[in-house]
Order: sequence, then structure tokens, then C-alpha cells
Amino acid sequence: MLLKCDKTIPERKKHIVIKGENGCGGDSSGCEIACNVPTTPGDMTERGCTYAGCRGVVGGPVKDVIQMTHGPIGCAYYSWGYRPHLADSDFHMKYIFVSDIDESNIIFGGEKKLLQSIIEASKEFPEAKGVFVYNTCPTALIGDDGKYIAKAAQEKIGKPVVFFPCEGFRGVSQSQGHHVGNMTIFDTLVGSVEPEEDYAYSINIVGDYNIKNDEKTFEHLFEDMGVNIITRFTGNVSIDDLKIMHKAQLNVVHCQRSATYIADMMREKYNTPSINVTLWGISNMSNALRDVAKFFGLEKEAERIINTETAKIKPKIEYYKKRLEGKTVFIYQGAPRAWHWPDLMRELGMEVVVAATTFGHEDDYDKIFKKVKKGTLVIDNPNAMELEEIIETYKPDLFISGNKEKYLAYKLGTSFVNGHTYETGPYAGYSGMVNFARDIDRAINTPVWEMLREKAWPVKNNSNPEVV
Ligand code: CFM
Repeated sequence: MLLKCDKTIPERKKHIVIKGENGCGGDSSGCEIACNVPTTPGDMTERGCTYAGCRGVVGGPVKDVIQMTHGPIGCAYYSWGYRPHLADSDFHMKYIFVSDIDESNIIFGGEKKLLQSIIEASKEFPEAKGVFVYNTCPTALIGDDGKYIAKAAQEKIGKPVVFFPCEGFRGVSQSQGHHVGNMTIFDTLVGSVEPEEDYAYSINIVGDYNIKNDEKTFEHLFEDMGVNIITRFTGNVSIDDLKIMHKAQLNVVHCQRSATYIADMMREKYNTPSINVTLWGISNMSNALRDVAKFFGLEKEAERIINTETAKIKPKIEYYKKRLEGKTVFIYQGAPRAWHWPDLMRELGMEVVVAATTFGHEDDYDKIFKKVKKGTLVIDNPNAMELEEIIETYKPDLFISGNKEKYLAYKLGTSFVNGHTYETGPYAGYSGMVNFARDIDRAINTPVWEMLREKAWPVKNNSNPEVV
């Protein structure tokens, strides 16, 4: 379908589908939506670039390496500090490193400057265990050989220097950057050391970035069950952990958009099996523990933990459910959270009426169509005008989205929860579910919205806003 604001971009029609209409069956059969394709020129997409997906999402959380951008200072500045992928140290969040390419380097080349930058940074921070170098559009376009420089720098400083060919223009969104990040880490680090220890009952958590300490909500549950976590890919992880990932007996894959690649590569090379899980929500967390337990024969332990943990949070969830029952939600996330979270909404008695992703692929939309009800609007890569029209038309009780959309929601008098960087968090696991419910309750039921809406709605319904 085409929204009113899209008259000048008819290409958007293929990206907007209502479940249950035009061949998109109620059982989700025949639901087709255009996705993971280039954005139409002129359409003000909210997508990020390949560099953003590689530097910001996959490589950036590694806590003990120098995170070096090879490019203009702006690329580095805007990749710094916006995503709370926390760790038990803050080196990776506190400092920003860039080769600072300028006009003269564009003309005469930036390779020397990159080499100098790596050497200088590693002298300044001798405690860093390596250097990750991320390529950007300009340095790729002028043909700098970053891979060669990384090799030369590695010999000079005696520590791993990993070059990520993640120049921004490489893909249609940040999703391509996830892929480059996975492939580079797999090719350069995984399996580069062979420790002798016993790795029985060991797993990797693949595709969790420890947003606002999400991992703290579920790591201890797996450990209580008798399972060791070797590597987190890549939240709160050391470069040393990435080197021994291949020792795990099972990959437990959480974000199935940004990290399935490495699990697939490990299956092929090391025969490491993997299972997909969702670590948000009560029944999802329980199923994740059950599935991992089944693999290791620890079913009894899993049931013990599930019973204790669910009993602990039950009264709180029931309290929030009473306050949230029947509320409608618009979820717009990068991709997987738009299909992970309808389950959570259901557990709180709420219903998703619109679901959108910035860079979802076909498999993400398949899952969304399976999880949402007939009549739900599903939209790919929405722009700000579309978001505004949707909020005004559907008037959801809650909009779950990110920093870019936060103030749009507030201006339209709509309750908002930040699903990317979290208001408070963490939101994963059992205890995180209580935080999530609390933040949703605060957002929806705070009296300030009623007062503001009285002022906001008349503006929205007035055909001549200047006179208001
Ligand atoms: Fe995976 Fe993510 Fe997401 Fe993602 Fe992201 Fe994120 Fe996200 Mo923001 S890795 S795809 S690129 S779950 S930063 S921690 S919240 S868009 S839905």
C-alpha cells in the first residue's frame, strides 16, 4: 500500500504491507515485502552505512583494542559513544581514534598517516591488546591499501592489527557491515590460538552486545545450570576471547541478523552446532534455557532455574500487566527486535499494531508476519514523514523505537520507550523484563501525556497549523 506522504515516491508501495490484505494471508503465507534493497534516491532513509554496522555494532564493543577509524574525523566522531555496549572496563567507550584524513591526504594518499596513527596510538595506550582498523568511503575511493598497512603495523607493534573493509558505500544499510565484521573476525582471529584447557559444557553467546548490561541478566542463569560461557560475540568481550571461540561446543545465537554469519562459518569449519534463541521475555528466556539444557542433558537444572526465576518476577509482571492490558504498540527497530518483542508485548497484555525495521531481510519479515495479528501494518525502512503519518493514523499507545525517533514521538504526544539504547535497562532475561514493563508503564501511564495531548492533538488535527 502507499501512504499519503509517499505520493512522490511510489517506489515505497512495495515496502508497506498490511497482514491479511492483498494476498498476505492471515497465516502469513503470501506476505511479500520489498526489503534489503537500495533506498530510493530522495527518500530520507534512517539507515546507517556499512561502516556503522561494522564499527558501531560488531567491532566496537570489543573492550581492549584501539578502535581506529581510517577516514575523516566526522566518521569517527559520529560513531562514538551512541550505543551503550557496556563492558567491565570502559576503554572502548571512553576513547576515540581516527587517522583524520583531510583534503591533502585525499590527493596524496592516507596510508602513511594511518600507519603513523596506529603506531602513535599503541605507544600512548600500551595496555591495548590490539588495533581494529575500520575503512571508510573516502579512503576506499582513493585506493588506500589498509590491509597492507595493517600488516605492516602489526609487525611494527607486535600485536594484532585487524583491518575491516567496511567502507560505507559497500551495502544498502548497516547490515552489510555486520557481515563484514563477522567475516573479518572469523578470518583473522577465531582459532588463532589453541589453548589446552578442558572446554566441556561450554557455549558462546553469539549476537549479544551487552546493551546496558543485558548480559548480566542471563549469563548467571546459564552458569547456574552448569554451562560455561567462553566468548560473548561481541558484548563485554576481549580480543583474546574471540581467538578461542572455536573451542565452544555450542553457539547460542541471539541477534540472528548481525551474527548468524559467524555461527554459520564456525559450523562449516569447526562443526560447531548452533541454536537460535531469544533472550528477551519470560517464555523466550525459559525456552532458551531449555534448548541449551537439552543439548547438554541438563534439563533438570534448567527447570529448577526457570521455576525459581519466574516465581520471583510473577507478582511484578502481573502488577504491570493490569496497568498495560489492551494497549497498542508500534515497534520500529533495526530488525530482529521487531520480531523478538511482539512476544513480550503479549506477555504484558499489549498488542502490536505496526511493526517496522530499518534493515530487515526476508527472514526477519517472515518472522514478523508470523508473530503479528491480521490488520497489522508492516513497513520496511520507513522515513520520518511515514513515521509521522503512521503515528497520527494509528495513534498507538506506545511507540518503541530509538534516539532518532524519540522527539518525533514526544512532539506528537505519543508515549515512547527507547528500544535501541534503553531508557534505563537492562531489558533482557527475567529481571530485564521487569525493567522493560516498568519503563513501558512509566511511559504510558505518566499523567504528563494526558496534559500534553490536549495541546498536541488539536495542532495535529488542524488543517492550517500556523493559526494554532
Ligand atoms: Fe541485532 Fe542489535 Fe538489532 Fe543490530 Fe542495531 Fe542494536 Fe537494533 Mo539499534 S545488533 S540487529 S544493528 S539486535 S544497534 S543491539 S538495537 S538497530 S534491532
